[in-house]
Amino acid sequence: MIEGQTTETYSADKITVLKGLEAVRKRPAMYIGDTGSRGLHHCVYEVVDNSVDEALAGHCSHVRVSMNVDGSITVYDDGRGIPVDMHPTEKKSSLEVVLTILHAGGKFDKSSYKVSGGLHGVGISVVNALAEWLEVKVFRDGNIYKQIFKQGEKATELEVIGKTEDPSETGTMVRFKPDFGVMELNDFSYDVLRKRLRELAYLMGSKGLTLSVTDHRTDKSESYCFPGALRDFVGHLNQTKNPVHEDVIYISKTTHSPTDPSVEYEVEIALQYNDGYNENVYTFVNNIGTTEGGTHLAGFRSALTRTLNNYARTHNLIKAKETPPGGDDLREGLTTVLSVKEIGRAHV
Ligand code: 0RA
Repeated sequence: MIEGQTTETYSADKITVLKGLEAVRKRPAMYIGDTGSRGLHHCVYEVVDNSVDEALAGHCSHVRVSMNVDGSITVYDDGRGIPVDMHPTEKKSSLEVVLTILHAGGKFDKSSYKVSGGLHGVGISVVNALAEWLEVKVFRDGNIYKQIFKQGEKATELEVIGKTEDPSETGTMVRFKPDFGVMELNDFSYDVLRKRLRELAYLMGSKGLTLSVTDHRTDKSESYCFPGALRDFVGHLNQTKNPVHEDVIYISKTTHSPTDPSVEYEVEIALQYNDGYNENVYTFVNNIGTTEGGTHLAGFRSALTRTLNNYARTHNLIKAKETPPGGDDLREGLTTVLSVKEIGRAHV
């Protein structure tokens, strides 16, 4: 037998690597990209992603981000609240599992019990590991629950600290201060957070999500909600240009993965021509920009060329012997936003 090989059957789709958070503190860049300003902001996005996933599941309508005077960040959402019950296999609350166990892929995360919080991303436990302190409040079952962590470790027990004003109120509040012993010393930027939250509001517009940000250091505040979704995104991108038709073309469909029918996707496309010559295209997969494009972009481009040329042929706009315009010609002055996202998974 080859060394390292075992006789046990190895089922790749069942693997879930559960590790302690020391791994994250040892090599932060492995989990958040870098320890500089980008990585610092990535921590906020990681927490926001969990709230956005609640919105994707149809349970959250508002995400509020606060930049506090003490350098901490608060993310509040009106989702179902992180479960506070005993976890079926770990000997602690689900909340503690979500906050203290690193989930590195595997079906466990995404099916029967969504403990990684995020459908995507690395999970909130990574932010906890890199925080000097992190405080969670859960609003659920008429109670307000609270637990505090320090450098990823439990500092207080999960406790009920009061009753919610409205017994039906649900939500989660996560407040954290980065640990500048492991992160390079940087300030959070209002403009960086504001722009990402605005982008998420366009991308989540079809789900009716509102995202707000308040900077308590300067009292600046902004709230974003775009019921027009990607139409509004393209309108925004063409703001400084001269559109050649008033209405933004918008197509939205939900579909299933061809390789795994239990996975449901939403595909959204918005486009509008302006009188310029450049192609201006932004693509996203699961709310993350794909600057290198991919099959989603290639598929859109070829479909656009085919559709326009078919139309031109059937309406005698191109003669039988004429060479049809190429894709590049048909994309001159075109602004497009394309977004593909997983919106659900059948629980097995
Ligand atoms: C696991 C399961 C459920 C919700 C969440 C996690 C959840 C996590 C976060 C993190 C930030 N905000 C969140 N909101 C929800 C479903 C719980 C249920 O079935 O009630």
